[in-house]
Amino acid sequence: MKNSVARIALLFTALMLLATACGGSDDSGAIEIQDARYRLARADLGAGYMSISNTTDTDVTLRGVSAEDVGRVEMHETVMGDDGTMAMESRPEGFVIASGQTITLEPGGKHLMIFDPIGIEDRTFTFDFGDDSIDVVLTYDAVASAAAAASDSMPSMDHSGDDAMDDMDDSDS
Ligand SMILES: [Cu+2]
Repeated sequence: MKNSVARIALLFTALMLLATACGGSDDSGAIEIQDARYRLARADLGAGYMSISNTTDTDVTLRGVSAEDVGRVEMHETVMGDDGTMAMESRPEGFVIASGQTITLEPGGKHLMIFDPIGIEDRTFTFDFGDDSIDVVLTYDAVASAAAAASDSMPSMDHSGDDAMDDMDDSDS
């Protein structure tokens, strides 16, 4: 009993340290990523969703995301085109999260495009915010994956833009 209490205390200390580390150069606040999950529409293509909160007193930019056993990750946003169809656009400049703001990556909006993942397990992605780098586990969403596979396209991939499509299939560049 004593042992487990000590262990919990240790864990708590570790969490506090971690939270402090995530705060970066700011004395208070942090970048927090929640509800992180990903789905695969095909074995070699998926999308990652989550919310990212910035409680630091400076704006931050998500500059890039990477993971082991993943070919590459791009930042995309699904937008309504002039003709009313949904098109997916690449956001190589990244996603800005202003101080005090939360952005949500979700189907039909901003998302991470995951190219050539190996396997379907929960996996750790590294989020690069410039000064800060945060590791986050994205849970594999089996239900959403099955639905996406069955409908033959994820909502976020209902783009008519041929450029985006070419881009997506160009997985070895
Ligand atoms: Cu995309």
